[in-house]
Amino acid sequence: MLQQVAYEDIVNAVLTFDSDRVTDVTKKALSLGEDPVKIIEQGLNRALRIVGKKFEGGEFFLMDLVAAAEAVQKVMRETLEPEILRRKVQRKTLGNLVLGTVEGDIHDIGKNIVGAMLFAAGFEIDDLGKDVPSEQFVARARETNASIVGASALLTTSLSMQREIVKAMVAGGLRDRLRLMFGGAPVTDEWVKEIGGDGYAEDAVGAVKVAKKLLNIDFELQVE
Ligand code: B1M
Repeated sequence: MLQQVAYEDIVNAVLTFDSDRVTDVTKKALSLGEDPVKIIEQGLNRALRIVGKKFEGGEFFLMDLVAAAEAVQKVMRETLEPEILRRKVQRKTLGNLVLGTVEGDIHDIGKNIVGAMLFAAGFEIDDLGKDVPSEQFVARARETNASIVGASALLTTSLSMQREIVKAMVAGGLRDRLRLMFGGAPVTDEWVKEIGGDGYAEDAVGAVKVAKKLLNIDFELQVE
């Protein structure tokens, strides 16, 4: 019961763009023993989905999207990401992962959550940020000898840039040396298969599972 109240409080605080309250109720939920990942998924993400629907329906405007995003980013950066990393008991490096949001797209809240979760799980994350050209993914993957390249896309208009990343990896001669993982609200498993990617994850918890699975496949191939 307490947990439900906390989630509703977080959702309401985001929907009223009250950044201080978002932080206060998030801290309260943490002090009650809530899992930071659950707070993200059931509080913050849920709120942003509602914000998106209200924006689509004309009830919210762009400045509302911005205000909600800023409140969520602040509590992520200052409260939840440090807590996720603090809870990680032991550091073991599973592999280098280059991460970014595709060119033409500045949505990075989900990508940042995915990066924090992957880091906490043991991956070294090289976060290229947002609006990242395909060639930059290739160049950094080459420099860091990345095992996985992950790209996020939130717009139907930027989705095709994930295909461009696959093409750029092929053109750069890296396609067979690494795994390509894609995600973001409009992304589906079918889409990732169609463009020739290796893995799709619906959320940050799924991204950790998929990344680990992709590297196990690598490992098995090497020992064969
Ligand atoms: Co924008 N926006 N936005 N926006 N925005 C959406 C995406 C939209 C669906 C809203 C709507 O109309 N309902 C819509 C896209 C419509 C479409 O293309 N079909 C939209 C639009 C239209 C726009 C603009 C064009 C608006 C305008 O200017 N008129 C503009 C585009 C700018 C651009 O990119 N060039 C724009 C701008 C913005 C803000 C800057 C105001 C802000 C982003 C701030 C920021 O990210 N720093 C913003 C926001 C906040 C949203 C919504 C409301 C929320 C997005 C979000 O952060 N969700 C969004 C509505 C929605 O998504 N329902 C919307 C929470 C986040 C945790 O989820 O990113 O899905 P998500 O990440 C998840 C999973 O997808 C997955 O795990 C994450 C954690 O669970 N995942 C991965 C993500 N990446 C992954 C990578 C992986 C694996 C899993 O492997 C590598």
